Amino acid sequence: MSDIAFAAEVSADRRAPVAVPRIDEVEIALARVPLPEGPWGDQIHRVTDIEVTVVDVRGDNGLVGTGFSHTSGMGAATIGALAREIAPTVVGRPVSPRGLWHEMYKYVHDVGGAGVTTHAISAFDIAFWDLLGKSLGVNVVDLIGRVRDVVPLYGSGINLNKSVDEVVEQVRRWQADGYVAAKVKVGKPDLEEDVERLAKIREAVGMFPLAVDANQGWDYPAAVRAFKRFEQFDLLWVEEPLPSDDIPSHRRLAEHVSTPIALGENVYTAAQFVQYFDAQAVDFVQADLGRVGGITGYLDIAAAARTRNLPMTPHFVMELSASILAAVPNIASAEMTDGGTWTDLGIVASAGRVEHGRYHPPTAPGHGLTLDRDYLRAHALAL
Ligand code: SMN
Ligand code: MG
Repeated sequence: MSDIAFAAEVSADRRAPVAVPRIDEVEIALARVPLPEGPWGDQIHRVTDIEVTVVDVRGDNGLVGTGFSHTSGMGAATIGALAREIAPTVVGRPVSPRGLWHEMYKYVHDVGGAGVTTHAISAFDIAFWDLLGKSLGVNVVDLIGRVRDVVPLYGSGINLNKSVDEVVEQVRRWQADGYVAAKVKVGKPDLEEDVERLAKIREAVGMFPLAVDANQGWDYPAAVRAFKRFEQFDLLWVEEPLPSDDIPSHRRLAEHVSTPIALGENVYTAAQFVQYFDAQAVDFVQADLGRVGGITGYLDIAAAARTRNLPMTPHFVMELSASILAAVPNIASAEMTDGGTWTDLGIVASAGRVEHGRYHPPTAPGHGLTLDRDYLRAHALAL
């Protein structure tokens, strides 16, 4: 045996075996959390509460990983019921997020390839990565492979119900605070009112990068018309111009307009995203970690987007989404939902920090977020 081979054998022998725990127990809890600044308004929703499905996974090493999914105002009871069916299939298994992801996906697929099923998988998957990271003493970003330490944020307002003066003030504040871009809602019954609002914002903040969000509210002719009228504002993107299931109409729209299209908060699987990529119908990829099957699902979508040179611009849950972007090469920025970060909502008790429009992810083992259990218990929903 050569000296090198001998040395390798000795050091391998001395290394403590890496302890990947087995899953001993799963706990599921639901909460319905009110929006602290009152209802949110966009073109198709009036949201008063965020519902959260929390999954805690206890390993046989005594450590606990926590994951979650979320919906706007309804659906947690359904997601929680499915989570209850998934739980016994993972108990006793080693915590290997990728392997378990595919098993869970196969297990639930008969009741839906996407939607409620991927929401439920998200809560487990995020918990598995958290438990694995805690067990190895490594932050999830380093476990996946760190690309950067700090992540740019854009300011986002769910503000169609706000006055134009309030919206102008909000965008000014984000610009002053160092955010890299702003997003506001559009979709007033009279398109010219949207045009007036955007003109006032442009007047106030100059060429600060500005995106708009239509929340699937237009039909095809209305979308074409809006894109044409908005061309003068040189927008960063127009988000969800059409219902998210209609890929052919997004393709047709993309062929006729010049402003980039963003979408993904209502698209749930890598397969669906790839259909959008193949149709050349999306420019900014807004997958949501709490809806696409957690960190594993998100990384698959990010890898597919990278092959098309498309940037990831995640939806909502800034505290986790912006962290995970630290492990994704192809990014634009993460969303800071003004008044609606999970810290603002009272769901998250500790996370990374926002400084000058940048997110500094937490460095603790696991994903590094802790939830405010007392607050969630005070707003518990029955399962
Ligand atoms: C949005 C929708 C639902 C929950 C949070 C935020 C919104 C966005 O469409 O893009 O921020
Ligand atoms: Mg949106």
